[in-house]
Amino acid sequence: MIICLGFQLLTAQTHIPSFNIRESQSLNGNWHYIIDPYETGYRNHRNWVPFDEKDYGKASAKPYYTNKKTMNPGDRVEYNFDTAPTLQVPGDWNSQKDQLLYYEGTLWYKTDFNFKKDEAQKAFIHFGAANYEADVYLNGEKAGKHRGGFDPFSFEVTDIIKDGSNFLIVRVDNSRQKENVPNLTTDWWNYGGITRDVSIVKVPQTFIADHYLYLDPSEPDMVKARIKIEGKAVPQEVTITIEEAGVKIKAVTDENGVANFSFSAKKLKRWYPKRPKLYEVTISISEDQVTDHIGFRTITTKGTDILLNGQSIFLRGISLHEEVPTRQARAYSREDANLLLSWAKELNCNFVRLAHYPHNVHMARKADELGLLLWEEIPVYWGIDYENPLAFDQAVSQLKGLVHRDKNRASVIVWSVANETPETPARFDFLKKLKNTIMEVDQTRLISAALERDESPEKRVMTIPDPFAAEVDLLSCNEYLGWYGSTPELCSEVSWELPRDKPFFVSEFGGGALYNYRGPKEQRWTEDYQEWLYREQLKMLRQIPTLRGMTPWILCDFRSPRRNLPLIQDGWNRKGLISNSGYKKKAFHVLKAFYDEMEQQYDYRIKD
Ligand code: GCB
Repeated sequence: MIICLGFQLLTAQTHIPSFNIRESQSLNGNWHYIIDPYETGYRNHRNWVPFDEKDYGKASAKPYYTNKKTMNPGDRVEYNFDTAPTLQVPGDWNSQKDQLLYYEGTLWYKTDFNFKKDEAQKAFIHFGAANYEADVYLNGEKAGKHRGGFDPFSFEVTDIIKDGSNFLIVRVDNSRQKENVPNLTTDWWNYGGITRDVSIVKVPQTFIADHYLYLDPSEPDMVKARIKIEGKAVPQEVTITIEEAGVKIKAVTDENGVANFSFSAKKLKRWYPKRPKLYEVTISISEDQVTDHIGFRTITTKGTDILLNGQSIFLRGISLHEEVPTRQARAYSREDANLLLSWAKELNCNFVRLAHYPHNVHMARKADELGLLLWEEIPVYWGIDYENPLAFDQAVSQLKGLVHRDKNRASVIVWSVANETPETPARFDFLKKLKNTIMEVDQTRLISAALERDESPEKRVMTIPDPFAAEVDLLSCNEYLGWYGSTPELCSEVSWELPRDKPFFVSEFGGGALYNYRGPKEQRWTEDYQEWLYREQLKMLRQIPTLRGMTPWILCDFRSPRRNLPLIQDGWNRKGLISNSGYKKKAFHVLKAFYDEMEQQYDYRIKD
């Protein structure tokens, strides 16, 4: 079992990727809630006692808010979950109730459910994510605590779950903290709540806890696989079956429950964006079986080229937030993933940057099916407290959660460890350790970080002087020429000096426009200005010989409390190519035309 001993995680927490593909009992629905800005639910003290972190997360720390009912008319109980209003889970709380739009703090949730207990099985409670800190109590007992707003977590509840009726109480706190990742400032909405699916998963006493199948880039004709089983019955035999390709192969685990496989990939068709072939892969042991749908491809770099299955590609990308503009809410469902990724397809993208944190599990699965390549990242964003080990623990825990969850997705080709992080020695060490964490689990993808560019004002030469540039496979930077500190003419006056041994990638550029606001191109916030900016940017970028892709900022307008210009922004970052009502702006078509051209220029052959 991979036990994450992250920041003050006093209860064992597991990353079990197969929880997303197992049959499970969904706990989604309408849950009662109590808003609790003063933390009354934790400590019903008159004298506020600041949280003592030592017992705060302990299994023994019992909340005041539990499931108390008023039994007699004379009883005094000053809360009642059962008569409290409800919120939809999954879902952020901000978009569901007007009074919660800007709320940052603690909120308690409660739901009741029935469960059929099977003594021969273990039970886990699984959360797709909750932002940011979650304390989970099942039937009044602490199941566990998790910090991190976008990564999955699970707790074993075999001993506390009951046959028949159960009640589940979850405290969620989305207040921003200096040591958190991200910390105090972000350019996105701090949506709070249980934002992703919640379920109970039953597994046999000995079960398949992890599986990882991939093509080894140094031996691309071989599939490598690593399967991990948990429980007492180890060592034991594990079978991998890919019926469609006539693969049935067995191996025995070591005493830690790990089985390694290596078999020929000759009979497997490769996964390409143009032909996103997925195979049904079944893994079985005597008591357990899981089935996943997996694509096989390699991604490497050679000099300035990015090679997909050995052929050079150009990443025709777009950045996106996990937000459905039309619902003005966090995205969480398969339908939401389909909507966002279909817009990217309309733009003729083959690549999407899932900014700035791990998105929900449906995104990578849908991208696997649609043939979109992905950049995934963690919220090491702007001013993280790099010298604080607690911040590092939280970053690493989120990174592991993401990599464990999505390592079987063919669509994911880039892991990014940071976005626009000002350079210091402490930050370099922090990022380097994150890179090493990935390498321990996965050495088959490109590592990157959205770095910052620098400019020599006299010569107008753009460079990326960041020492972390030497550590990445894909040299990426955000640049806002034409928007921050300049107007778009500048693009034709600058040149770029870049290393000649790495593919160069522009992870952000863009400018704001209010949909349907028209005027002369020099007028800020008009669609005409944004269109002009895109034309000038593309003219500049196409001159850079090492450029192998881009993800302009951003597919859709998104909510941000930093963006307060009345009548234009009104709480929205307007850099979207699609408005918050789902309408395409003029620049959308400029980018699409460029991508149509790039598609021709970097066409590849499907070689099975
Ligand atoms: C950036 C950030 C992104 C912001 C964007 C902007 O560099 O990475 O999160 O939203 O700029 O709009 O300024």
